[in-house]
Amino acid sequence: MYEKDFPILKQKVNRKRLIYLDNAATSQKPSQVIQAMNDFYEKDNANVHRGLHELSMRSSFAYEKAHEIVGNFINASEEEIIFTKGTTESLNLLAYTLTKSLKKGDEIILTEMEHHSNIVPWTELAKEKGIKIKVIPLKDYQLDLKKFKLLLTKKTKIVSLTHISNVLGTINPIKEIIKISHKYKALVIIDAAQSISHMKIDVKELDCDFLAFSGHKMFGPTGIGVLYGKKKLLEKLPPFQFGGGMIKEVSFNKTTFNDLPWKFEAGTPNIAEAIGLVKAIEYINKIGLENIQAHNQELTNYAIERLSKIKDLKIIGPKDNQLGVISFYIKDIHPHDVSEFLNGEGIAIRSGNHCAMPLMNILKIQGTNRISLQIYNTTKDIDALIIALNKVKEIFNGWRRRNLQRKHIGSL
Ligand code: 7TS
Repeated sequence: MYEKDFPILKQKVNRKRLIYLDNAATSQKPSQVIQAMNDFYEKDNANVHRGLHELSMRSSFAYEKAHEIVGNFINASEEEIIFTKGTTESLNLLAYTLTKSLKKGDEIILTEMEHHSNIVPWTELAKEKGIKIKVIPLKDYQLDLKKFKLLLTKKTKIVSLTHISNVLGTINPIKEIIKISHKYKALVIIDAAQSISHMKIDVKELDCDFLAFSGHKMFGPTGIGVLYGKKKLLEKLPPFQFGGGMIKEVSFNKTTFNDLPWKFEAGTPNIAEAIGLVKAIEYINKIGLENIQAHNQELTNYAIERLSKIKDLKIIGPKDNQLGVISFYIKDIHPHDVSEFLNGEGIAIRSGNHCAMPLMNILKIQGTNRISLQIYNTTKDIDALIIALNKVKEIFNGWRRRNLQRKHIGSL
């Protein structure tokens, strides 16, 4: 029903209808988003906050308004919304600015299911400052909360974790984790890269201290991401980058910084991308996040049920607490071979370690195949996937049988 809104989905790939199941990597864009960015460049393009001419006023107004619209989307004020390049940059901003005030021996807690972008910034800066990194372990593909409670100490300053795993699809109990962490006065950062387009997020209700997400995973363009922070925390944090736009006054002796959120937005921002993100939010709001969640949950359950019936296919995830993302592997068939075959059938999935090497090592696997779903996917797409997976098995098993026979004949 929604696929008609996404021009890219009208094409054929390898002479087959394109079935796009790689939404955790990036979602497709509805025409409204594409059109709005086009319109901006055709009619309003100018730099922001720099000119009093008509075009600059138009683009400044649209860019500022974008902060307000994104704020409304997660129940935050416009001052609490910083535009970045994406989740990765939002998390780097936090790692650099928050660890400045940490001391040797302070502790940061991460989880075993984090994306590299919520591991490497912390581990690299922790090394420099002698900060200790602790990791919440998994139990049955979910966070082990009992063990988490044992990790917390008076030295825990930051807990940073993903809302939904980009590999396992696990929905983490972030509200509970935030509550427990706050008892120890630790700040909590939520990586909402995977959840933002699947679930309603209210930062006030969650009481998270920071939240990061990317526009391109929620029907918006690449090159724009969001960092939400509680106003009183952002006011205390030092700037991440220096340059135009983030200052009030500059001399060679002293610089005073701009008000929020501009203090964290140095240089010419991604203006057209912010406008595209606004259209993506309007698109989501028109459908309703609760409807998107219901559709994607139903489809996730359907896919899990159908995949579970394929012999020798193992799902890597908790199954009953999973949304939008399903990882699996087929015994004795390399995940890259599976996705290459599916590509021939017009089906786009991802295979590999999904930027979660520590998780792969813990699970003792090299990689998985992963499907990830969105509003334009249907049970028809899943049915086509199942047929294609059965074909892969047939082909590889047939090939293996022939090889065995050949070896057998050779040894006669
Ligand atoms: N955090 C999570 C949970 C993610 O899934 C991703 C991207 C990121 C952070 C980084 O987002 P970016 O927009 O800054 O790149 N995840 C994936 C993925 O699963 N496949 O490709 C990108």
